[in-house]
Amino acid sequence: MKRILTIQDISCLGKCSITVALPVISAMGVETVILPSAVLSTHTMFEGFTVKDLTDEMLPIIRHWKSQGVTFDAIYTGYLGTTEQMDIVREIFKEFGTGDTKIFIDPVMADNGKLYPAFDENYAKENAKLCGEADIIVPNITEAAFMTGLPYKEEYDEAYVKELLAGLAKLGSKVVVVTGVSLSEGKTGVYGYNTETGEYFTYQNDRVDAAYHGTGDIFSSVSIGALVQGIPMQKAFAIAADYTAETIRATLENPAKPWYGVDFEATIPSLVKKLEEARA
Ligand code: PXL
Repeated sequence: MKRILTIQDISCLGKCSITVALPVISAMGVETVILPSAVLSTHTMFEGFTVKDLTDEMLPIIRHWKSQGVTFDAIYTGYLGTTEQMDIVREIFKEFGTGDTKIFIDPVMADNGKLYPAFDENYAKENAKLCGEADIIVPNITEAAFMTGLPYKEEYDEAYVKELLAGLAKLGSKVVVVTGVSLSEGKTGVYGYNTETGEYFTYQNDRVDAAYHGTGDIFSSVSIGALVQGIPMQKAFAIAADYTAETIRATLENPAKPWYGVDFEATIPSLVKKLEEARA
């Protein structure tokens, strides 16, 4: 069985970061080891959330694992709290990132043209540096704009997306993928560039007109969960995009109208089926 280490916060209530990555990657048949960077009562879109920073615990935890001879097939980082944690993550890449370990970074920090409440421009700069250590990075358009210094645009064309990809490629990651890219009315998806082969790839599906928290974490969890099992890159991202869209659709049909996260639990059987088909 493949084994992924994921490093991000635990938002106890909120269906994002580790409370998404752990169930989703596990359901994909991959062992999921967690390194929590902080414990929050909820994600940061709730008012009055509490935070307990776990920076001091991170190195002792990984040193213990090292002493036990653990290895990882992939390391996936999401929301981190501070630039100090990025230094620790770099150390973890050094300790556990053997040649075969895929390093997958989702530089979670911004959306819709704005940084999340906890972050500033310096955080974005440091995130860009960290992304240079990855095999694969998956920023959304806002994060890509912050990390490349290019302007954020709500309305754009393919040339703009390629400019973002060129800027991201300069950071140093082997594969760069921008998420939430809409190239025609009613569609949305991903646009990627493989710096080693010089190839672009894109996948678009029907846009669901709703924005929910944690959907980026679902997309990333499924992408790395599929990639680590040897599913080819384009297929892995297509499964992740389809599952995310399907999950948003299912959430919109829920009469309880959940606002803080999507009903990914309801669509896990469909994810498992997609994987079985991809493996066949
Ligand atoms: O889904 C990304 C995310 C993860 N963790 C925390 C967040 C967010 C987005 O706002 O607040 C704590």
